[in-house]
Amino acid sequence: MHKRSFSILSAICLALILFVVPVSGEEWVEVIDFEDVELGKWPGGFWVIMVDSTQLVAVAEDPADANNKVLWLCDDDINQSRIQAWYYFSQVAYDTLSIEYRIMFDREDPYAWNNGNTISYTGVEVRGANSTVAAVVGLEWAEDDQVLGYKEGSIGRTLERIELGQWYTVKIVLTGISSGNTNVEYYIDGQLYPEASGVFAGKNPGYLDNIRIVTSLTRACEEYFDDIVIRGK
Ligand SMILES: [Ca+2]
Ligand SMILES: [Ca+2]
Repeated sequence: MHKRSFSILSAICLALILFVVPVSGEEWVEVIDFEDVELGKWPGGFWVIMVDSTQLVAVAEDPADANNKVLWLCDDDINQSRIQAWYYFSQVAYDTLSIEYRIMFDREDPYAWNNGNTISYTGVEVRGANSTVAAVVGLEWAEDDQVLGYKEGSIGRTLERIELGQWYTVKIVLTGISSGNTNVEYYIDGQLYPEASGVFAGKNPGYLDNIRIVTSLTRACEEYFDDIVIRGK
């Protein structure tokens, strides 16, 4: 398996290179389905991927469909190391942003010592200016079950109990990004979770320009991603 390692510094350099002054404009759409990537390789374009020797990222066969390619993340480290796969949009989202993706968790080890710590989740962060975190959806919020949750301030809260080995479609919708009054909505398989609506994970970002697929620092896990659809304006 082909592996490469990026330093945090190189990631920061890319972020600086990609920095643009946000301007409100027409809606744009990006679809990432990994079908044009060779099996065993990393996706190209605006991806920055960071792994260590205990972790692996590659485009792989969908365990549920041999004719479909997906992004596979496998993290065997339970001692403060996580996979980070950052994707930078071709444009920034200045007013509205919708991030939709399919995700399947294949393995998640028992809780580590810092269960409840906000950096222990496996999932997706939406980020913007100065790396401000605008929304987080991840696994590992529950007492004793597999649960998809969202982040409210520094606390993880439950959206839905899920099964390992099953695909779920997650959608995160942010509106009013530039207004200083950003609203967030979370959907799983098309269902809106009203109790989570409006909850904003961080400070107001001003604009949003990347998503970060991450694994837990303190747990081993495996997850698959596909059909990432980004709509911004
Ligand atoms: Ca695919
Ligand atoms: Ca880990």
